[in-house]
This record gives sequence, C-alpha cells and structure tokens, in this order.
Amino acid sequence: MATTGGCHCGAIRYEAEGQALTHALCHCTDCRRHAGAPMVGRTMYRLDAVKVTKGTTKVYASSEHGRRHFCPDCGTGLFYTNAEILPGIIDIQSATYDDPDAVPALVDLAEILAAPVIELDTQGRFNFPNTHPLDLTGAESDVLASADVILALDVVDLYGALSRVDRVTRRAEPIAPASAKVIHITLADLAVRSWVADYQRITPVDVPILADTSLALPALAERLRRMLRDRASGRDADGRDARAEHLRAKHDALRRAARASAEHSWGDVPIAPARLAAEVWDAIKNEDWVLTYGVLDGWARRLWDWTRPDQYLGYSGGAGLGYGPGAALGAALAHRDDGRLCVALQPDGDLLYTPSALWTAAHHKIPILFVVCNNRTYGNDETHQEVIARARGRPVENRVIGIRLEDPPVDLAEMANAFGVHGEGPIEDPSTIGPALARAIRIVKEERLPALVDVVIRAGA
Ligand SMILES: Cc1ncc(C[n+]2csc(CCOP(=O)(O)OP(=O)(O)O)c2C)c(N)n1
Ligand SMILES: [Mg+2]
Repeated sequence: MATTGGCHCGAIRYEAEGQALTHALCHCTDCRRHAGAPMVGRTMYRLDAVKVTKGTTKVYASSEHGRRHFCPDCGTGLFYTNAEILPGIIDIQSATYDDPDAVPALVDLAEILAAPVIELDTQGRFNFPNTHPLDLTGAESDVLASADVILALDVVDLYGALSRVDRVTRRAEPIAPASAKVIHITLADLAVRSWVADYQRITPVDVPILADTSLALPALAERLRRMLRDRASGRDADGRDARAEHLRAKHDALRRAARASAEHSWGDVPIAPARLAAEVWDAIKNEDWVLTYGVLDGWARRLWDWTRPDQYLGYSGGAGLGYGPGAALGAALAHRDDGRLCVALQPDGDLLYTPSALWTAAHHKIPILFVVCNNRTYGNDETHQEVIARARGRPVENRVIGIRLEDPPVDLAEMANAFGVHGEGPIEDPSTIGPALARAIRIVKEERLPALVDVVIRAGA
C-alpha cells in the first residue's frame, strides 16, 4: 500500500511505496534551523520507493552534502537526502503525510487483535468507522471494565477517559481494573508545560510511547502480525475469532438499540433529537456528505454510517460557543467547487453567538445546509443547573432563568432571510421535516447557495 502526502498548499504531492525503514524525531541543528521548529518527524525510505506525483520541489543545500526539498510556493519542507552519508535513501517529513492514513491502520490493528475500539466521545475527530463490528462506542464502561490492556491513541484527557466522574461531588473513580496495563501513543506529552494546562490531569501510564500515531500504528500492526504468525499453533489458538464474534454481536445490539430508540420517539412532539438525526440521514445518505459540526447529542454517530475520515470535521478544540457557523463556512468554502454536500447540525445557542456568519455565507455564495437543532435553550447549562439545584436543595424550576431562549422565541428562519439566506421553519410538526430538508438541499446543491432549516426539538436527549 502506498503512503501519500503533500505540502501545505497542495502544489506538491508524493507517494511512498511499502514500509518505512525507520521512524525518528530529529533535533539536529541543521533540521531545527531549516524547519524553524524544535524537531522534525522523519521516516526513512529507499530512494526508489518515493515518487513525486505532482509539482516540482525546490532543492536547497543546507550543508555540504545535505539536500532539502521543499515546496517553492508554500515553503513546506518535504524531503531530505544526503548522497554521501545516506546513499540511496530519502527522508520524508512525516507531518506531510495525509493524516487519514491512521484510520485504515487502526482498523487493521483492531482486526489483528480482535480488540474493541471506542471513540471516547463524539466530540473528537473521526477515528474509526461506526459501521465496523469492532466499534463499541456507546459501551465504554463495559469495555473498559473488562480490559486487561488499554491502548490509548492521542487521548487528550486520558485521566477523564478512564474515570467515571460524579457530576455533583466531582469525585472520580477509575472504570478499568487496577491490573489493566495502559499504553499511550501520542505526541501530546510534548505539550505538557507548567504554564498551560491543555493536557488536563496527568495519569500514570505503564508504557508511554512518544510517537505520531499515523506512523506508529502501521508499524505496530506489522509487528503484531509477524508475532502472531510465529506463535500461531492451530486456528484461533488464543480465542481471537471467538472474541471478534462476541464483539460483533455487541456492536450489532448497540446499533439496533439506537434505531429502536429513534423509532420509539418517532411521533413525539416536541420533536425528539433522534428523529431529527434520522430525518437528516434519510435526506443525505445518498449524497457525498460532510458533517461540519454538531452531533445532535451523539445521535448522528449512532444512527448514520460514518465510514470515512473526511466525513466529519470534529469538535471545537476550546468548546467555545459560536464556533459552529464559522466552522461550517470554512468547510463549505473548502468544498465549494467539489460538489460535496456540507451539513451543519447547528445548536441554537451556538448559532445566536455568531449569526452574522449567515450574511457571510450569502455574500460569498457558500453552499451549506444549516439544520438548526433548536431546543430553545442553552440545554447544556439547563441540565447542569438542574443537577446542582437538586444537590443543593434549591428550587429546580429556577434552572431556566437566563438560560431559555424563548418568550419570545427567536424566528431563526426569518433571521436567515434577513441575512439573505433561504430559511425554513420553525418546524414543529415532525412530518414536515423531510419536505423542508428536500427544499433546502435543492437550493444548496442546485443553486449552490446556503440554506437554513429551523427544527424545534425537545430539550434533553
Ligand atoms: C463562549 C462561550 N460561552 C459560554 C459557554 C458555556 N456553555 C457551554 S454549552 C452552553 C449552552 C449551549 O447551548 P446550545 O448551543 O443551544 O446547545 P444545547 O446544549 O442546547 O444543545 C453554554 C452557554 C461556552 N462554552 N462558550
Ligand atoms: Mg440549545
């Protein structure tokens, strides 16, 4: 399988055939000065295994024999060669690989081990296809409680991921047994500094591995494959096939339960979040779609088929309200000319922080479908206020003060119209969601313009 990559602007593309000879982090003075960075991740290949498939690099002699190849347009460093010290060898700067390479490698690794995979929440990036029988997202507690080894991959808050936290007392208890060994492959340890705390609480790890997961995973998969081949004495000697079957049954049960739950709430008014997620899926499943932001309380992952890393943009790093509309526009602008259908499952509170993005979409004719998941409240806060009110013996009915976005409700379709964007809604009758989505999608796909569908849903999952 060829590994592909390219420079930042896309002018240079390359392919590397086969496995890298070594992976390394280089912090020699020459690399540091050329990169303007404290270190450079490098993978070494045989020279004839790497070919540039698009564009022509510029070559700079950084030492007597060292040659650094970079993009003449955007300056991205790509390759290093040194005919004297490393004849027949080329180093690729590994940060220029196409990142989604890590996903097939993770699928491969999970299949070799018959290991269940959980995405810690639906807030991160796309990591694993939710249609894969080893995807057990949704059964985190079960999976962790029975684990003997936990392989964590780029988990930002590993302590949180392995703990159950009481929302009132804030006390945390571990989910996995104390005997479970924890391995963590990540470069995030380099971000641990005394003056920022992006890394959350630090947790002990049995085997910390400082590496780029997109490089480490294929290497790990290859080594495991070899080890298991050497060790194999008869089919399924260590019960992997049986485990895979057991996990498949669990995976299927999770998917079935999600669909049953959506069906159970089908006729609900106010509209159930699960119904809205299912309606959007029906409307887009035959399109080449991109979900720019929002997962509708996780229903978009539970009910849709997420199979490719470029289908989901992930969550905002800082969790700041107002991120959704801008993120949607960024994605839709990038896809404006390739015909992909960008969809935002846009929460109402988040939209009201940065509504002028709608004008930007209209002004620049950016095709994007906003489906407003409008529970007419800052739902996240309301739930929290309720928990705290109960814990402290305060009146629970006060949870809505300063939090509900009603009385009067904002007419978001009218607001969209005011900004020059086609608006539908407010939709309160579930049977009218489908036709409104169809009208909006026609505008996005055929007129190449933005559209917004405001659907009033009930607060809470
Ligand atoms: C800039 C900013 N202000 C306040 C918050 C705190 N906050 C987190 S979630 C939330 C409510 C979100 O409401 P909405 O976008 O409607 O989503 P819902 O929870 O209703 O689905 C608030 C106020 C924040 N994250 N960022
Ligand atoms: Mg809301």
